[in-house]
Amino acid sequence: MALNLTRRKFLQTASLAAATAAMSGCFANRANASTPFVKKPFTAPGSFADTTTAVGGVCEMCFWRCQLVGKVRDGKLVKLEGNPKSIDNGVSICARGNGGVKLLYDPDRLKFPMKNVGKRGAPEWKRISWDEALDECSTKLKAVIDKYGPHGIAIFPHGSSAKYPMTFFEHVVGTPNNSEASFFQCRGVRDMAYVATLDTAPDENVDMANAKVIFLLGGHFGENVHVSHVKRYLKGLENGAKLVVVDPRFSASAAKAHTWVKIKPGTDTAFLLAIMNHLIKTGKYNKAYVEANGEGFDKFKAGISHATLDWAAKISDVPAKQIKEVAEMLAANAPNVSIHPGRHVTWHGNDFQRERALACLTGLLGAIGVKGGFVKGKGPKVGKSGWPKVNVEHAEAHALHHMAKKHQFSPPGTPTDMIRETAVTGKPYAIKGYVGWGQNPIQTIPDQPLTIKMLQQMDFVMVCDVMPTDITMYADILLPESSYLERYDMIKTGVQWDLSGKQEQYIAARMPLVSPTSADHERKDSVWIVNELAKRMGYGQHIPVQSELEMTNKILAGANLSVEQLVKEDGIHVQPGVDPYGAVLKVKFFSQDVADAGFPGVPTYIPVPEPPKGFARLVYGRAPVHTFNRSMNNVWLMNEMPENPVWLNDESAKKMGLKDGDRIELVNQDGVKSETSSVVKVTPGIRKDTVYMAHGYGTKNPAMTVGVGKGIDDQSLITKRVVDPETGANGMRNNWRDDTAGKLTNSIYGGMP
Ligand SMILES: Nc1nc2c(c(=O)[nH]1)N[C@H]1C(S)=C(S)[C@@H](COP(=O)(O)OP(=O)(O)OC[C@H]3O[C@@H](n4cnc5c(=O)[nH]c(N)nc54)[C@H](O)[C@@H]3O)O[C@H]1N2
Ligand SMILES: Nc1nc2c(c(=O)[nH]1)N[C@H]1C(S)=C(S)[C@@H](COP(=O)(O)OP(=O)(O)OC[C@H]3O[C@@H](n4cnc5c(=O)[nH]c(N)nc54)[C@H](O)[C@@H]3O)O[C@H]1N2
Ligand code: SF4
Ligand SMILES: [Mo]
Repeated sequence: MALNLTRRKFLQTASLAAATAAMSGCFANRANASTPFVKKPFTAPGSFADTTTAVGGVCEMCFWRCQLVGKVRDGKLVKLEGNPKSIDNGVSICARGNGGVKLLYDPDRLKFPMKNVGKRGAPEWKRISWDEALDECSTKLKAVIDKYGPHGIAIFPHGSSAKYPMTFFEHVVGTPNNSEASFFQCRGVRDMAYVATLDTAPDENVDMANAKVIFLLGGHFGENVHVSHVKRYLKGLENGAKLVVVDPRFSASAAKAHTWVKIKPGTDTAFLLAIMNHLIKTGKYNKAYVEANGEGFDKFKAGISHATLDWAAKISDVPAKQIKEVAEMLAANAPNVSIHPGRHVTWHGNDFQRERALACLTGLLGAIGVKGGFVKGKGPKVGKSGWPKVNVEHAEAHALHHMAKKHQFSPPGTPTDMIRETAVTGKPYAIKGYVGWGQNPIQTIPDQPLTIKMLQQMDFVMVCDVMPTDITMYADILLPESSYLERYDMIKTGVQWDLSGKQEQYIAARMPLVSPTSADHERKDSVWIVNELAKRMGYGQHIPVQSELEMTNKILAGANLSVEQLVKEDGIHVQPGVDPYGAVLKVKFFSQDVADAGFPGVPTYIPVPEPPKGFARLVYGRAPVHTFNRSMNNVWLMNEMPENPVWLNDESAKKMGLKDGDRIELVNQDGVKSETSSVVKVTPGIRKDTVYMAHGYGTKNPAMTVGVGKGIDDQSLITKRVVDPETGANGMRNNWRDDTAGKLTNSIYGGMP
């Protein structure tokens, strides 16, 4: 059956599988497990003469996990840098990586376990001891499990320290209700669509450094910053790659592009189908690759034959001539072309089909296993550690999407929307316990009122975080975690052949750069917290490791390494890699599995609703110096970009009487008004039917004293929900900014031309 087959394959291939599997067992603890490793004195001349370099840092200001060293003076971290030993990011880190120092010492950081003696959403905090906090969490969660079953719990995890609690609740407690932001609001659709087409999830594995053409659909590198990824992209450009950027906005990438395709949002699949149809009709595709490896090609060819250049031009508002030019540029340089699979891909609710189209285009050009193409390097072998699978049958039996036979291509976990709907309706079962760990669903998931309704109907809400972001306002018990600079957790492995030309693999482990203990707080790491909870809940016998250090060592042991050894190697073990080229993948141009599940088996353009007259579509993207909402209290980063300007087309602005820098508020199609304001950025670099802003701003929690009220929260305006039918993921670009609302406080709106 499509569902099981696809999900099993996904688990075999997706990077998450490696990440969750990578954790159990026992290893001798060091006397003081959290002592940072100070390797050698810092030798540069000048004011840092008394500074030492601590090795073994791995960044978590975003999820790319660049390798760091820390400059430490008198036990205090004064500066972060890329680890010179790194073959990934090297000595480079981004602004956010640098800003980690300010997260570490942020006076607003969570310090002690807290109990909410006020209301959810309007908390009053009382400091309590860890014993009290853990007793209350275990009693309340146990009560939910006893009354409603393990599936009465929902978990909302994200980030590396959330893997341990996540697998505890999934494998041991036995809940299927896991809403991972990184899947349902980020890249899950991409991974599932590629598995359905090429039998493997892509990560971002395109060989951009060696490409003749780099093709980005909605990716905006430079604003989206993942250091080694950006390096690969820039290396490709340095090497002379042509760049095609498809984006309704003149993004940082569009600014470097040879061809900027100013597409109408939501219509990308039509554009892709026309490119492929043109290549087939003119015989400019890789016939040898397709004949040898294509499946269902004739059905595909017939199924997209309607997609002429003119057809797509009308839909996507891209001139037929430009679509043809892009198609021919790709064909002329094939197979050495990087068709980038994207990363944040939950856009309009027609996303699985678009991602299938991207994978098919890759196959049609034969851009697989060759220089510049879709190339998956083979990473190093490491050990495993993790919670045993005690109650997974229960979880499987209560998986909502299985029960409803819906969203058969949903990524691991349960679609967020199904969890919320189930919680608020109680159907098919009650969900009454919420566990949040490193995710801020208030600003991550559309329809904030529904998320809040879900939280309000819970019997118990537990949140573990480092900062008082908006989700923490809804906690009954709030637990403070030590930061990524003060703890061990997980390892980071990788591979490169393209940055240095040498084929290599690496293994790095996150180690503390500074001590986690201090007189002014009682923060703990996730292994300690979850183990203490597990013991109290009666699952103590399943505990796989006693400490994060033990977990790390267990995983490293699979590579004949240890933390001690890694320290000797300056925090990163580098070993020879293998030739990444030569892989041949079958390409399901027509997918029987997708068709059997009741969805179009040939990639299909599904139109999305048009904005009502006078409205413009609201789209969003990355702030180059911020990570979502999590960095909104960081003084260095806020200083760089204190709010998120709203991009507005210059001609529209003129007609509306708005000037660059005017302060505005926004109203959406449901009459929802932004609670805060921002400035308008007047530019010809955006379509008239589109407005844009960086995501993550508009924090409401007054405990975030730096970030509160700064900029506009895009998510608060995303009230119209759209669900991608194949995967259950939320499309988030189906909302509109109202430009006919007349006069608002501090702002002037005119009719949209
Ligand atoms: N600085 C920084 N970098 C980050 C992150 C961060 O928080 N900060 N987060 C990381 C994470 S988790 C992710 S998933 C990635 C995400 O990074 P990307 O995958 O690049 O995704 P977005 O930032 O959502 O992309 C937004 C771009 O898509 C364009 N766009 C909007 N609608 C459409 C459309 O219909 N069609 C097309 N073709 N384009 C459209 C927007 O104008 C914008 O330029 O970034 C990563 N890198
Ligand atoms: N409107 C809109 N919505 C989006 C997106 C968008 O562009 N626009 N992007 C989507 C994408 S691609 C993604 S990946 C998701 C991201 O969604 P989230 O993961 O929810 O985003 P963050 O803002 O990073 O929130 C993470 C939470 O983790 C906390 N945290 C940080 N470090 C730690 C730690 O070490 N331990 C613990 N316990 N907590 C920690 C932060 O303080 C914050 O409360 O959002 C998605 N939602
Ligand atoms: S890209 Fe920047 S924030 Fe992300 S891990 Fe690397 S240095 Fe840290
Ligand atoms: Mo993401």
